[in-house]
Amino acid sequence: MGIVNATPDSFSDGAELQTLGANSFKIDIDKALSRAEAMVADGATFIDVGGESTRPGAARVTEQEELDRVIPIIEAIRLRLDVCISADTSSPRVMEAAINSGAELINDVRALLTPGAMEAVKASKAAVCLMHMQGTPSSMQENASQTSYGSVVEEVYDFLRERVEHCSSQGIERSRLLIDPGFGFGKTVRHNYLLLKRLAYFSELEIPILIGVSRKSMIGEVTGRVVDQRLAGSVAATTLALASGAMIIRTHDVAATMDAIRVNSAYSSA
Ligand code: 9MG
Repeated sequence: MGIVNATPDSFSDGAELQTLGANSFKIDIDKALSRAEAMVADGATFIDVGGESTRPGAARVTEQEELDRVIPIIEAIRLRLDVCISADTSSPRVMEAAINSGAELINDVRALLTPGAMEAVKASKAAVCLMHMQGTPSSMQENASQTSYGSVVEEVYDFLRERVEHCSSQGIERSRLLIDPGFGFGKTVRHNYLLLKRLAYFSELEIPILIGVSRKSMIGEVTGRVVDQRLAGSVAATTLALASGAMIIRTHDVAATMDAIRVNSAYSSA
């Protein structure tokens, strides 16, 4: 899953798709489309388009801003590329508009907990990724060192199991669900590595696992590398996740991630 961030402030690739607007962030649709095209050429089967930064400390944007950033990109990708489009959003209005514009997956870091989100997905045929997060993006890493979990693995697992059960009781079939432990979302580096080490445990839910470790601080903290030098560390973590059953890898670096997927496939089928 290649990432196209239509935000001025994402931690890794923010502002790269910006064009000159009068005092405000304006997205360059051609740049976004070229980015998506290159990722598909490198092997991506999903493109995740997001208009709200979820990096630690990020402020929320209005629904209208999110719509203005995301929908033109989804429409352009739908017209030009044969790829599954994922909309990275927690807003019911953006979910509906994204689905109407061709998104087949909703990637919700708030696991459909926003009022109206469950109904928006239920009324469609779209799949949804339910992610675990403790706190909110604006505050989640402020107190991460004091963030307490009895057992991070059990708590994240119980949360995801409850969300899966709730969605299926509300009429969103299990076959439409993905789960994600939410690396970096209200977790210390140690929590993240405990989750990575025990990722196979989440397979017990019998729902495909999506993960996102690309260029995150859990890679930077142990390698001492700045954001744009975290490729090798991200691929190493990806390889461990694949070996533990991860099915979809959300990444900024599709070509290198595809190599890890191919090596893991050859290893698994040897
Ligand atoms: C939007 N976003 C940022 N990081 C993410 C992650 O790890 N998983 C998912 N599903 N979405 C993410």
